Amino acid sequence: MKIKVFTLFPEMLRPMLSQSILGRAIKNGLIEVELYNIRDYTQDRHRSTDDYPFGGGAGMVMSAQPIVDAFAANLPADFHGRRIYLSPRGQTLTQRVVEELAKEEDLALLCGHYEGVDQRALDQVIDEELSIGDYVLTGGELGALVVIDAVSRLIPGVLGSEESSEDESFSSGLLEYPQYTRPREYRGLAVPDILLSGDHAKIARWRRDRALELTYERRPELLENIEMDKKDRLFMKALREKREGEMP
Ligand code: 4GX
Repeated sequence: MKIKVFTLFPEMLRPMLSQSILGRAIKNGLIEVELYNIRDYTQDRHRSTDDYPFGGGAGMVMSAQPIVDAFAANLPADFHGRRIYLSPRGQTLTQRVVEELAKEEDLALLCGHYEGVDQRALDQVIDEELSIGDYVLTGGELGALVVIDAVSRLIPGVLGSEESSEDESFSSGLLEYPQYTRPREYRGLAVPDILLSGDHAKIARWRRDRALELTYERRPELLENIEMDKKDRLFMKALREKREGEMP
């Protein structure tokens, strides 16, 4: 997948793209990320990228011209992919959306700053708006990084076999069960015995139960979309009864 990012601050993204799993994925050619500085496409001698909002109000608005020209200069006529503006007005990014994006050949991400982008630029070069959550960032760069990160880990080969937890599909849609590593005892706190038992069926059941329990306690709405087998349903029944027994 090739991801083109249009931003006034490409240096904000570079460190994240050079490290760890993303750094390796790019080095191995599994994803390509190209950063374009919108300022390189300005035409005035001050290289200005923003201006005052028509109608008044606080802050600045990013001008249409450099953005439209940056896209025109760098998206091939046959661009195959989605052109996305990161914005709190957009559709909220979920794992389902991430899965859809991961199927694309290419992505173009526009990062806005200040009070946003001249609507005419969005009308000309953007297919959709995407929000990484209901809060306000100083700019779209962190949003773009979140999209790149979440999409990349779904691309075959990006996660090594060590990282691509096979259990993830098993409990997907549920909150993750707790993990432990050495030592077996830390500050008097022991690792649950079952994880040391070597009984893989029992361990899988224990993890599934913990995932169900955590999800029930913290995010019960997620359980509506979970397929449950007989053992799951029995465990959930016991959970609910235990909870009712604790009710005042
Ligand atoms: N998920 N921001 C966009 C500029 C802006 C301001 C107003 C449109 C209207 C964000 C988010 C986000 C901050 C990026 C404001 N654009 N991006 N920027 N939440 O908060 O992606």
